Amino acid sequence: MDKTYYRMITLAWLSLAGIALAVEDSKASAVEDNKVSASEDNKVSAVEDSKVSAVEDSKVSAVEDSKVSASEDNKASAAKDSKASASVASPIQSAARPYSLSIVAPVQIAGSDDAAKAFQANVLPGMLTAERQLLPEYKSHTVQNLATFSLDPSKLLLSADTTARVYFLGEGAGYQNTLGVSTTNGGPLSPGAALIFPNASSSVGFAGSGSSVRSASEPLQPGDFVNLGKLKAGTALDFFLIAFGATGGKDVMSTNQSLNADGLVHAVAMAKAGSPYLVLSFEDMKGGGDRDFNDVYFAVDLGKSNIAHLMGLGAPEPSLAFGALLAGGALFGFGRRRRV
Ligand SMILES: [Ca+2]
Repeated sequence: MDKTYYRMITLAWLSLAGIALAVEDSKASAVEDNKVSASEDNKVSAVEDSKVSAVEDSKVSAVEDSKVSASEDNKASAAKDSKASASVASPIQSAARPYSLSIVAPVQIAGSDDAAKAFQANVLPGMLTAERQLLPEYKSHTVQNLATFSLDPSKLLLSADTTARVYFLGEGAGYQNTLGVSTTNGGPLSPGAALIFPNASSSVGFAGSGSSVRSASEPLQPGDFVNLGKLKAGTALDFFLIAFGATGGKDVMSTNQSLNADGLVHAVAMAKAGSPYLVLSFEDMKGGGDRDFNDVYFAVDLGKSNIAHLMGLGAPEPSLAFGALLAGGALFGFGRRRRV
């Protein structure tokens, strides 16, 4: 997608979002008006019934209605404004807790706050297209091949404080896998380990077909998200997949290759210049499986500064230890960097 197209999409989305908010406001007011009118009507009627006629009733109701509507409108708007960015938890939360790990936070519904709406409209479609092009079903990748379009997933070191969020993008797995994160680059048994998606399964398939229904065995839809909260500069992230984790499995595949029992790479890390997102895509079979690396894929909002640093763009000269991360650092096919 070129920049002009991206801007057009953004502008179109902003217009649509404006209309959607206006519609929401008027809906909320209408609902409030009806509720208040009904309850005030009852109270006023009860008091007035014994002493005034039906004609008087309707006059009183009319006066009460207009007073109450005005003040309720203001209150409703104020509440709307303060809650403008509150997200909505999914009604379907997996209870799976492999390794007895806690969840970081409940799964929130796709598009249910301002950031998620923008992600859903402006970012998700391009990411899904890139994922399908770069990591198509049943196309086996070698490590050398992956290095031509991805970053080293073993060294996800944050260079700046951030408030992170993980968006589920999709899955191409037969298993009900679990996704988790460690903030000490150490897998599920390390300090700071917790679950992100206890069951990273969706009824939407790799090609985008399927239903939009969430169920216990397929609880996620593309764009559903979990807030990781605040992370400090210097945090070393490790994302891990537990194969069959939602149904009793224990095999762990980490972004940190050195933690993997089979010693193999199990994750692909991709980013794009100027974007705040890191996309990670997992291969879920111990021993390497079909190596198409699309069994679970998700985007982590780490902020533009961290992504630029991970890509070696517009950042101070990286340390030697960090240099490996830059190898082949291209982003969704854009801005490929020379290997170092
Ligand atoms: Ca696979």
